[in-house]
Amino acid sequence: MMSSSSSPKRVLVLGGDGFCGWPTSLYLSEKGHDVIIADNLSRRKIDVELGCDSLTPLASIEDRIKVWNKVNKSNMRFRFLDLQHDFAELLNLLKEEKPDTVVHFAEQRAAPYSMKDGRRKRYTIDNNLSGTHNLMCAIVESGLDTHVVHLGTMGVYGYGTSGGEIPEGYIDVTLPGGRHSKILHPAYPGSIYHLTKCLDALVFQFYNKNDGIRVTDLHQGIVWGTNTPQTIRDERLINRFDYDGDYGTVLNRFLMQAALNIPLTIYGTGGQTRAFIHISDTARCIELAISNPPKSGEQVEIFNQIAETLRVGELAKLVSEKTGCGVRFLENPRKEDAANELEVWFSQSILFFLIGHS
Ligand code: NAD
Ligand code: USQ
Repeated sequence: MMSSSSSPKRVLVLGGDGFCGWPTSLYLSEKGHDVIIADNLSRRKIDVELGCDSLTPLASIEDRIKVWNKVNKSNMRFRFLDLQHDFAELLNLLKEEKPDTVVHFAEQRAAPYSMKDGRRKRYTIDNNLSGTHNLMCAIVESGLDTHVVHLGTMGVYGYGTSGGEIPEGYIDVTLPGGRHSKILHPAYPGSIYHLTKCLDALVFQFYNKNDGIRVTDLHQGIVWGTNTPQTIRDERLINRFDYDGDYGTVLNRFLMQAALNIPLTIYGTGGQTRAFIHISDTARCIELAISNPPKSGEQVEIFNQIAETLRVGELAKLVSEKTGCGVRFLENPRKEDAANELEVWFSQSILFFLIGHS
């Protein structure tokens, strides 16, 4: 059974300025872990590129850290680092700080952005795959026994392709000749972004087997919400809230549309079933993973982490009933099944944890 242990760790959070990374960093810091954030601020630059912005005003990363260290009396640090290009700096940072754990959030994470055009497809592949590989390679070069916690996605399994409940990462198969084996669940990415997450899984498997690197890969659903008990401690700590067509995820978009009394934008039939988890639970699940690393020699641990599954149409109905806002059906701009089932198996320990803390 997983538990939230009290032993503080030194944690390097890659991508710690982002939507999941910032509140997670604060949560870990409040729990007593020693947190270092590394980020190349590319997400803030993409806002400029797309001509959109977080609905919530974002303080600079320097101000965010300064304010947090004051309100929490901690010593959080920030390092500007591009995981894709700055291999030597990454290696030096690992050698200097000797983190017990690296939490890896530093990827281009919007599926629609990754499908826009050739430039964005190539950027997503180059950034995400080089970044993940650089991290694993640098840990080996450093000689450290650092545990990697990666925020993966339910989308690696595809939607409705398992023919039943989706297991956690692996499936038991019978090979020709009757031999039994346990292999990674087949990958069915629906976008270039999701493809990078599938390829990450192979990189983790390789470095785990070849070099003994301990890895926990958390397959979470769509993360929704904005603030957490930590980000509301000062207005300069507020988390980002994306609502544009690329980075705005469905529930956050519906909530923003309802607030403005704009009809909720259901793509296609609304029959798509997706998994959801609140941002506070994301942070708690990461802490659980940090506190319960796999033992040396164990294979990559994969957990499915969701709070519930809902069809997009059901989600719109829920928001509409609570707010009186209308809905409109738009031609689906994405290539995806019009409708799918989604049954997910997830660890009872996570379920217990989520229910116990809600
Ligand atoms: P985000 O874009 O808000 O944050 C990602 C952060 O990583 C940004 O601050 C960005 O500047 C940084 N980054 C990107 N490339 C980098 C690089 N090469 N070097 C250094 N920093 C880099 O995204 P998010 O929503 O916080 O997602 C974080 C992770 O969680 C992603 O890997 C994503 O796939 C995963 N995830 C997100 C969700 C969700 O609904 N948001 C759900 C499941 C999994
Ligand atoms: N959708 C609408 N209307 C909208 C926006 C989206 O109907 O206004 C639909 C989409 O067509 C899709 C579903 O809602 O069927 C979910 O889309 P999304 O943008 O909320 O989420 P998705 O593209 O799946 O990606 C998000 C994060 C990604 C993470 C993933 C988890 O951006 O980083 O990996 O959720 S998962 O869905 O489990 O793969």
